[in-house]
Amino acid sequence: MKTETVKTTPYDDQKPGTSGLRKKVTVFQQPNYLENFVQSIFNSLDDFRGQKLVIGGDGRYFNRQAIQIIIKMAVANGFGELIIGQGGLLSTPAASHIIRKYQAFGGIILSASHNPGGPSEDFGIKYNVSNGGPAPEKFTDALYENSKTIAEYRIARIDDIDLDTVGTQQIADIDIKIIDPVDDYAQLMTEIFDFDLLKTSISSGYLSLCFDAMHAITGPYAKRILEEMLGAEPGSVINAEPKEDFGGGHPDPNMAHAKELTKRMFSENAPVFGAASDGDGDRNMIMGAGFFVTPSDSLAVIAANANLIPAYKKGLKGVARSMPTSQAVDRVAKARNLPCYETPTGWKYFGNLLDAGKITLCGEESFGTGSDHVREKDGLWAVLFWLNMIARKRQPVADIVHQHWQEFGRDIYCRHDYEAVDADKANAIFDHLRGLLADLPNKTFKGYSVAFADEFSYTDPVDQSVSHRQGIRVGFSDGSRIVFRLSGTGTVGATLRIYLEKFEPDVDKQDQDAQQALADLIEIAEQLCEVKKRTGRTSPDVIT
Ligand code: VG1
Ligand code: CO
Repeated sequence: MKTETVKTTPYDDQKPGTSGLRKKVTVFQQPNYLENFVQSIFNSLDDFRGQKLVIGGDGRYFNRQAIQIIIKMAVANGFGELIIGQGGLLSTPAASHIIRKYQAFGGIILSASHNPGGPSEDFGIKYNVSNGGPAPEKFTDALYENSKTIAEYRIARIDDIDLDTVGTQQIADIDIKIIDPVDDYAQLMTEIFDFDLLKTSISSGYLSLCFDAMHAITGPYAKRILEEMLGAEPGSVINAEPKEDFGGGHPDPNMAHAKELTKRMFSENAPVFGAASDGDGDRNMIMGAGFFVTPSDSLAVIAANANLIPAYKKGLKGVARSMPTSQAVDRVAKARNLPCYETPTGWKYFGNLLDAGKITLCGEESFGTGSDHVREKDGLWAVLFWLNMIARKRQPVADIVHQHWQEFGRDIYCRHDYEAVDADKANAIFDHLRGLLADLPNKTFKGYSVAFADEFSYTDPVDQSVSHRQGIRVGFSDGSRIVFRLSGTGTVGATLRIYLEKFEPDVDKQDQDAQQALADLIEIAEQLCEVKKRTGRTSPDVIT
């Protein structure tokens, strides 16, 4: 085998964001762009000679080409074994599981998650460490530093690998294993949930369902698990065939983008349960007949009912949520006497808490929920959790959530996104907000009195590492909150996210429309950040 050291020059824009490096495909197609980033990953790792590396992606445009390059570079850099999903496919949670199960040194996951795919759309790459989770900030910082000075990369001059045949190929003394992408993950799910109960609930006709794979990675996973293993009617999984451009849509599981599912769930013949996942299979949207469950509520309901699921019936160690996620899960934690942590946005911040056994469940408002079974959020896991819960409770989704609100109160919640905002204007908005913070406490807006206002910093309770500038929070004396953050996954300009929440303990007032209930807070948010005034926008691009 011939390996070559190729001279290169650095790019200055390879700083990973909330979840790896995400750019337009055309950016990744620049000469040596991908190679530089991959070599920077390898240069930032401690000795991995002879170790295993997992490789897989969500199947979007450029996935196959990128994997061939990564294989050749991993071989030249000295890995001992490569484990690759057939067809170059692995969902993010499956990749996390495979890293853990086969004790790999780490994994490279190719995905831009919920961002659209195709020749003029987005691509992404991230590195996960040996616990199966996204690399921590200190690693991505080192990687970025490396990418700014990189002068050469190593690559093997070998033929392309056959990615489509399951089995082991050998290059020199390196094993290249092509594995079925679904097998290990499906097996793990059987160890967590009550598959027998699910099968009877489905075959008896009680549990009807519709799962929208949005032409993304979860198609094959959902077909196998929901239809083949659990016996859901053929066709229960819609848009099941993964496509390089996700059929032209945004593979983002919310009511704005999962239109077909949403229509079905609000139709007369709606099934009992509906769900969707995203491009790489780590997000989930949960619906019932005529009902949408906010991700923040889903996390709280899951935490409150974990005892119904075989893997969690012994109890939870604790729970965690990202800072902008509503405080619904905090109420469950308080009532059940569980530790509850508030982390910055992004799954990497849950890793230490999970590894240290401080938490069992965690989640984010952005349709992400997960547990200590892997170190990524996990879309199908959340779907199975809800199905198992419904099968045990024998109640419609809407009733389960209403009952939860009766017991704990409702945290009325929504998020407004302003996309592709001019970056300078977005930064000016944050400078302006920072300037307001000191004077906000005790001021009153529309009857809401500010209790605190700050820029969120997080100190990891396990390794004491500190992450600054993780979003601006304005908290009011009645527990309501407004949070402002800039997205770290967008690829065009800046995306401003405004998160709004209000607590409603009164059962008679809980069934309100979120936009109406939050109308005053929405106005206060504009008064504070002036996004409409400064950009001329009249409304958010996406409301979730
Ligand atoms: C978004 C979400 C965040 C999530 C991240 C990765 O990040 O808000 O909660 O962890 O995407 O999810 P940002 O920085 O754009 O707000 V995924 O499914 O895109 O890997
Ligand atoms: Co995702």
